[in-house]
Amino acid sequence: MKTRAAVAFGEKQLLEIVEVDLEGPKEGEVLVEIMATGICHTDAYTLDGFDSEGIFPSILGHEGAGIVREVGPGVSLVKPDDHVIPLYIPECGTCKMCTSGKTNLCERLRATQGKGVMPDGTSRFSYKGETIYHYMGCSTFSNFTVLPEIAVAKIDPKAPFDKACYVGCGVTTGIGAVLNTAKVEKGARVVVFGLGGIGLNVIQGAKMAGAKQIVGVDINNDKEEWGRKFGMTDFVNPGEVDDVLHHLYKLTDGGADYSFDATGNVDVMRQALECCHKGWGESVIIGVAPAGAEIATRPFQLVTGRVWKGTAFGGAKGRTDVPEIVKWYLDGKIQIDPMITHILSLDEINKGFDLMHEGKSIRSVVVY
Ligand code: NAD
Ligand code: AHE
Ligand code: ZN
Repeated sequence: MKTRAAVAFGEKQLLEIVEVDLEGPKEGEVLVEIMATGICHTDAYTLDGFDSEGIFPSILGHEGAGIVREVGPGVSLVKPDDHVIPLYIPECGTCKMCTSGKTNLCERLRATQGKGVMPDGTSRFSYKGETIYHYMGCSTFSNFTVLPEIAVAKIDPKAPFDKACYVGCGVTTGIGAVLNTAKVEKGARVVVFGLGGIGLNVIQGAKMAGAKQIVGVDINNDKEEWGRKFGMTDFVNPGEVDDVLHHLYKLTDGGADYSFDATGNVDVMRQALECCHKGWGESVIIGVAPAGAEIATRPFQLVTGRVWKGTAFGGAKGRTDVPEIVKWYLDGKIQIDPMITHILSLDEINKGFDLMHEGKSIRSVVVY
């Protein structure tokens, strides 16, 4: 079949809207009509050439929601007309990782997904006879896409696509980092670096967990108002204080119980670790750093009890947890609507990247 898609033909180039060819689903795969997709900073990171796994030409996008239109042989988990969210971390339920009870990092598709192809080693997308690669197993910047059935979560059809898509990455990552990875407890002091589409969901998660203090740190003063909407109690612009660590120790009575990096900047990751309280403070890396970048700190920071960890997709198991988070939204337990600042058509998708880089959006969503 033919489908409209925004194709990344090369690093740092504008996405081009073209009609690409899409092969139908093979064994264990499903064809999904994407109804809406968010634009996450990770899409921009890959487009800008910072991703060691970035492949071109490819169809980016990993934060979508849509409808199953066709299923391949042997598919039993979903059926046509089911509403689904594509999962960049699948949940097969049977691999070593899934059965460990210790991680959400299902390994079933990881090797092929990282190479931009489906489990049989080929791509379903092409343009003028040339291969176009998949991205994070999702490629939601295409109106239709093909995914393995273990890489879709069936959701309540009452959820509007232009909000549900955000659960496919930002909402789940931010809230999950707090509830699943850090396991923030009531009364904790939390510091969040980077108040974008992910960091605001960390704030929302910290509020749900009952944190007594939630400090937001951002270089963009416009983010103060945003943070406060979701429960932030204090705001710090690191460019406006002499010594950000000293400032944070004073503000938090000796350091954070939990801190989160949602910037992807390795210097900020160090600050996030070092603003933690001696003896017990835990810092969670969410941000994705450029290929080749490394983190550093004095080992003494860890010797004296601080803990450094990271999280992918907020530690959430997609097929199990994503439908629950959509339910939280429908039940009014979490907010999504205010964070969707811009609705765009596919033709306007490049504007979504500009808005993000200019710090003017929280989430832009493309509606097909
Ligand atoms: P975003 O662009 O919406 O937000 C980033 C925020 O960080 C902005 O508000 C910006 O002003 C702020 N910032 C930038 N530099 C800063 C600095 N030096 N100090 C303080 N604040 C600073 O991006 P997003 O979509 O929220 O994504 C945030 C990060 O999380 C990205 O690195 C993205 O790739 C990553 N991410 C990781 C996962 C995961 O599973 N681990 C999932 C989604 C996104
Ligand atoms: N491909 C990069 C790393 C990119 C990365 O860390 N991706 C996160 C999701 S970001 C979503 O916005 C992730 O889940 N990673 C785990 C995984 O298995 O992909 C690189 O460094 O090669
Ligand atoms: Zn993302």
